[in-house]
Amino acid sequence: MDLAVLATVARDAVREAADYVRRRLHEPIEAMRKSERGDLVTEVDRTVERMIVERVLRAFPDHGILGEEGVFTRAEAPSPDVPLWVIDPIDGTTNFVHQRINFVLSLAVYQGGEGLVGIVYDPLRDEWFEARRGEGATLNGRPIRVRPNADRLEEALVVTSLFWSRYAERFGLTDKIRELGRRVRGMRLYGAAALELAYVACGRLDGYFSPSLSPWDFAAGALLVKEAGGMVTTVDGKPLSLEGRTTVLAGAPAIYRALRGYLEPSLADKGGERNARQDS
Ligand code: 2AM
Ligand code: CA
Ligand code: CA
Ligand code: CA
Repeated sequence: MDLAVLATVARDAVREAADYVRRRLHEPIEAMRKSERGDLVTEVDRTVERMIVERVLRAFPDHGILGEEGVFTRAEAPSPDVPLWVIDPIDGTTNFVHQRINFVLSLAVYQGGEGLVGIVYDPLRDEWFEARRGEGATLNGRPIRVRPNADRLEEALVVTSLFWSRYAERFGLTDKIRELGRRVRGMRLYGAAALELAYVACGRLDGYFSPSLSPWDFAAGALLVKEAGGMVTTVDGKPLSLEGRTTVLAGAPAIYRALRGYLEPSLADKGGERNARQDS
């Protein structure tokens, strides 16, 4: 499948959905709880996903769809040889509801477990991050790279999610993470994984780690990081898989390695990755 053709459909789908989001920002938005307190969904999330799915299926009726809100599922699993469209209609829904900023639309196309196209779009800042396999990553059309000279943790800005607090306890990582917090230049937490990975890709942040992300949270962002010259795997160094929840570690190469050195030994002691999957 021609990457340019996939990218054109992906772009049109995200652009159209983002226009809708911007229109809805001026109206009241009702948020509903999915599971816990921090797990919200709005009518906008569902509509955006539906708009993207409709566009994709109009162009490619037999392609696979994996969307967070599950607005479309097939009776039978699509063949693994056809492209899979991975959709996070709004990443950072809690920010969307409370702040009306710091959220993005995320769309990726994968085939055989490999990312082909990834788009992360921030409609309020009008920042369009895009990557294609083997062709690099761009922000609003200009090439981006992970931060050059991001060599030392002491000078690194590292971003994480809060999910690690529970996870860290389970794997005895709490002290490590506290120590890491003291060692790095700063820690950030934006509450939107796709946005955070895009920021690693363009050098605004140097490293990212989180337990328990779903495929739609990282699909586009991971490709951005890779194509921008960064590294991205599970916390214990395995390739990311779109099947189920996983830990994610990403960064400029030296920072990625330093973070892994911090986090991995404790996980390896405890068979962490496998247990984490079962528990989430
Ligand atoms: P979401 O906004 O699309 O749900 C911080 O909350 C980040 O983790 C966001 O990218 C959020 O994606 C994601 N996330 C994954 N699982 C979550 C959960 N159970 N509750 C809240 N956010 C979750
Ligand atoms: Ca969600
Ligand atoms: Ca998400
Ligand atoms: Ca979402």
